[in-house]
This record gives sequence, structure tokens and C-alpha cells, in this order.
Amino acid sequence: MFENIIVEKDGPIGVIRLNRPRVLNALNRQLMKEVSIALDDMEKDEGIKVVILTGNEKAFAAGADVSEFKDPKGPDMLFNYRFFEWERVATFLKPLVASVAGYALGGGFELAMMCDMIVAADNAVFGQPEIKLGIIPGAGGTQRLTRLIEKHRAMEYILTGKFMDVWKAYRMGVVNRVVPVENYLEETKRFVKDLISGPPIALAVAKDTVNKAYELNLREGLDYERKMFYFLFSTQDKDEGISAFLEKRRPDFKGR
Ligand code: CO8
Repeated sequence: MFENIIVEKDGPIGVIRLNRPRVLNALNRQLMKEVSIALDDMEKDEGIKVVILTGNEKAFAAGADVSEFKDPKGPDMLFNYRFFEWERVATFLKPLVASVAGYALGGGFELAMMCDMIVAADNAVFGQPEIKLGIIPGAGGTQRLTRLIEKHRAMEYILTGKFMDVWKAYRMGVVNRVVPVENYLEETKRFVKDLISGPPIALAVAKDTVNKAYELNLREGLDYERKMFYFLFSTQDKDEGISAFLEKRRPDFKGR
């Protein structure tokens, strides 16, 4: 069904593997469509609790497919490249973790930053090299990287296109964990284990509410959080979580 990605299910963990190895997983439009369809399927599948987005040992993704940028002019991009598939990644409701080995450049880095967390192999390299092509990041890089590492550092990477090695990325809070490249996917699966038995509705609300911290001012964000807090009191999972605590047993969340 898919030509540019491989989709696997390992029990409650969904894995979407970007799979254009000959071009370092360059993200063409068809690949992004396939990612968006795979995410639709995994969002509906009640058995899937968490999704890992990954590539291969050499590249998570070396950016948007530059060969698709040769002919279009501004209006062509405006009317034909609306980023719906990219937005789909950022609006996915379940926990979504990027497992990055090798290059995560340009759109590849932007894709990883759309995920909720990043586990990186010790050979990972991040960067926004678009400036070298005479353009700028177009899928959120100028905004998300600036919020992640602050203005002056983001300027350094976005204005020069220089690469950021994995330990620098770790020190700046871009990645959550650095793991050996030899078993980076297994380590990522271990990392997401804690999310599997969590309450699905509260997890969706939690990631939405954290993301709102990027979009709202503090007062609006606090109001939003409070409303979401009240909302969760209408779920069976809240009854189950509180009862389980009081009865000193493990909760069995149903996502209801
Ligand atoms: N697009 C298309 N093909 C690519 C890309 C890419 N982004 N990256 C690598 N490739 C291809 C190469 O052309 C090469 O193909 P071939 O074997 O046919 O010549 C193959 O992958 C292997 O690449 P290299 O031979 O270059 O491998 P090296 O190990 O020598 O170098 C690098 C690896 C440093 C990663 C190098 O390939 C490179 O610089 N790649 C381009 C990185 C880049 O500029 N990325 C940004 C692209 S623009 C972007 O992402 C904008 C995002 C905006 C949002 C998206 C909306 C459309």
C-alpha cells in the first residue's frame, strides 16, 4: 500500500519508518501523504497507544526533496503546497516520538520537532541548512527551533545552516535522550514504554495543552489548562485513576 514508508505495529507501539534510503529519506510530497494516512490509521486504532516516527541509521530525513523545488515559483507553492500533511503530524492526538539516527536536516528536523519528544542516536546530526539553498525553513523551523533553543542560538543555526551535533542538541534541550545507534529503535521503544498504559484521553489533552504554551500568553494558557482539567473530570478514566489510587491497585484505563 505504501511506497515510501514502512508501517509496523509492535503490540501497542506503532512505528512509521521513512523509507527512501537512496536519497537519505528526502521528504517528497508522496511520502508526506503516506505519513499522514498512516497517522490517520494509527489514531483510529484503539490498540495503538504511542507512535514512533523513524528513518534508518544514516538518515531520519535530509530535508524536503530538493528535486521538487526546481521548477515551482511562489504562486505554484502557494496554491499547490499547502502543508496539510505536515500539519497532520503536529495535530496527531496520541503520543508521537521521533527516533532520529543520522541526518535530521531541513524539513527532517522540522518533522522531528513536530513530534512530542525526540530520542536521538549518538550519530544524529540536526540542522536547518535551507539558507544555503537561498530559502528559509518552511515547515515550522524558524518558530519551533526558536522556542526550543531561544533566539540567538536559533539565529546561529538558521542564518548559517551549520549542523548541530547530537550532544549539543541534548545540552540545548532539543532531544530527550541520546542512545547508541546500534539499537536506537529498541531504546526508543523502551523510552515510550511508560506511555503505553497511560489514560488515552488525558494524554491527548496533556499534549494539546503543553502545545498551547507555544501559542497562548500565560493567562490564556492557564485558563485553557483549567478548562481541560475540568473536562477530564467527565471521563471514566479519571474515575478509574482515582479509584485505583485509593484502592492501592494499578489503574486500567479504557480511553472513555
Ligand atoms: N533532497 C533530495 N535529494 C537528497 C536530499 C534532499 N534533501 N538530501 C540528499 N539527497 C540525495 C543526494 O542528492 C544523493 O543522491 P544521488 O546519489 O542521486 O546523488 C543522495 O541523497 C545521497 O546524498 P549525498 O551524496 O549528498 O550524501 P553525503 O553523505 O555526501 O551528504 C548530506 C549528506 C550532507 C545530508 C547532503 O546530502 C545534503 O546536504 N543534503 C541536503 C540537505 C538539505 O539541504 N536539506 C534541506 C532541504 S530544503 C527543506 O528541507 C525545506 C523544508 C521546508 C518544508 C517542506 C515544504 C516543501
